[in-house]
Amino acid sequence: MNTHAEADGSGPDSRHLLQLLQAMLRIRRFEERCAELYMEEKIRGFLHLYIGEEAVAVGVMQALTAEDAVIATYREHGHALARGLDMKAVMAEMFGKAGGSSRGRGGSMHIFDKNKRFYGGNAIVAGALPMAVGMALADKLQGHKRVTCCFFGEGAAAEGEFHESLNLAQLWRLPVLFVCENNRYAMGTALAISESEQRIFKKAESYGLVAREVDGMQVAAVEAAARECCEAIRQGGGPRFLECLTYRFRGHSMFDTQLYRTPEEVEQWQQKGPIVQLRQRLEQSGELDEARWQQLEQAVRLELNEAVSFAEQSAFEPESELCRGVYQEPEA
Ligand SMILES: Cc1ncc(C[n+]2csc(CCOP(=O)(O)OP(=O)(O)O)c2C)c(N)n1
Repeated sequence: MNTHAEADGSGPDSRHLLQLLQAMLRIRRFEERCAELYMEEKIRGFLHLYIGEEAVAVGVMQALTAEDAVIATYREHGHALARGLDMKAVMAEMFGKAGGSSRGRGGSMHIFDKNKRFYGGNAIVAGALPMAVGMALADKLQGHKRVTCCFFGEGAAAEGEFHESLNLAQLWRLPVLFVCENNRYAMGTALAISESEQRIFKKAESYGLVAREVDGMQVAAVEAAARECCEAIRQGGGPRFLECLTYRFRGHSMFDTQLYRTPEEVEQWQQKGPIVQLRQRLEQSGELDEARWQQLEQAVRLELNEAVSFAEQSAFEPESELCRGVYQEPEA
């Protein structure tokens, strides 16, 4: 994380860019495997894939330290992996197994790891925003110099919680980084037919927040923007709002006929996907060749195979444990 700039300050160095590429590839391949495992019914329940949006989680995560907190939506596998959760624990959680990050109780939508300060995995649209504000308020009151980073989709802007959270965060100058992942659709509802103001960062500005948009398909641009935001927050500048313009290549969840968009539109976006773009950039500058790419793929494949076997071998929680954590345990 400290190799992001060249000595002369001219931009990200190639070693760092290769790490970012690998981080995005790791998320991409993880989710592609999850889609297959879902079809085999090894993963059940809901499954919302992040494919196409990897540059957002990977880019923003570079600007955060282990002390900072991260909170996300139900489309959070990418955030969890980019945050450094063990892929085995994430995969076991997808399987609903006891070795999972939430002991298999949360599944795909509720990945959680207190040690990594990764607070989900939240199924309610905009639900993470008030939690982020509360966590940042606690930090401010306790004098901690850390950032709470909150990821959410553009659909959240249609919820009251979005507006209430932005208002309080700015009023109380709280250390929150709001990251809007604008992939243009909230389930089957296009932003263009649901919001009179489609530039979500403008809504944030109306509450007085310093807000900006960034190309969410360019991981280095996302990283640079997130670093700028985090620096300002750490210096006590109050909350920042970053709108990342991105696109999801797959359906909203595994159940989606996608009648709201054309295959041509998806194809056009795929051509400017975050992995494709960075790969081309590194190839053109002579930093990446086919052999190196295959090495990256192989490393991801090995980690993924291990994660799947770990998840397969992990047990389900015993029935006797089912009520644990549901009610307060009686005092002895
Ligand atoms: C309060 C609430 N209302 C409705 C839903 C059903 N729902 C789940 S995802 C979703 C769309 C959200 O879209 P967006 O915020 O843009 O995120 P994306 O799925 O595009 O990442 C809706 C309406 C929900 N989970 N919570």
